Amino acid sequence: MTTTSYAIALGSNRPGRHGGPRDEVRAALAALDGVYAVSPILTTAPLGPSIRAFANAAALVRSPLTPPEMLARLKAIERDFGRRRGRRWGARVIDLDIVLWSGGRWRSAGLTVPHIAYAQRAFVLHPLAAIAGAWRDPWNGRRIRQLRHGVDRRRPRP
Ligand code: PH2
Ligand code: MG
Ligand code: MG
Repeated sequence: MTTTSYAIALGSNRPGRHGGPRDEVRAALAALDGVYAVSPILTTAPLGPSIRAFANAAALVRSPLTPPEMLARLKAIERDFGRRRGRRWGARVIDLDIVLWSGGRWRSAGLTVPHIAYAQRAFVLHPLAAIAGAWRDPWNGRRIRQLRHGVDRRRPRP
């Protein structure tokens, strides 16, 4: 059994049964198996149509799951937290995205790793840089901390 690592991005901008968005992110961190690093939880301005601020964080997890198995596990947690599929980028109780995988690139129906847009998103790169600044993007070889400098004009508040 090979154990690999994943970088997971967490986001919430709607209250749920655990409390407000920060509580939902905290509860989701506790629901993940194999967590070995957790970023601070940041408050970030919404990108897209939603008007409520987000709580965002990142975690590193060790797991024997393949990327599709990990995605299924994340979706199960989202469902358990009461996430409903609705408007794209609508307010959500919890969003769990696979950003990076130590196995490198993955592509299958409904799943692309690295996440296709993470390198443009401050709300992903800021928390991720706190725990995985030296991790390299397998497409361009750039480190997370370098990618973060590229989006630094819109810096989220702690
Ligand atoms: N997630 C989105 C869309 N917009 N904005 C912020 N600040 N944080 C997010 O996690 C986020 C977003 C879609 O997943
Ligand atoms: Mg997302
Ligand atoms: Mg998602």
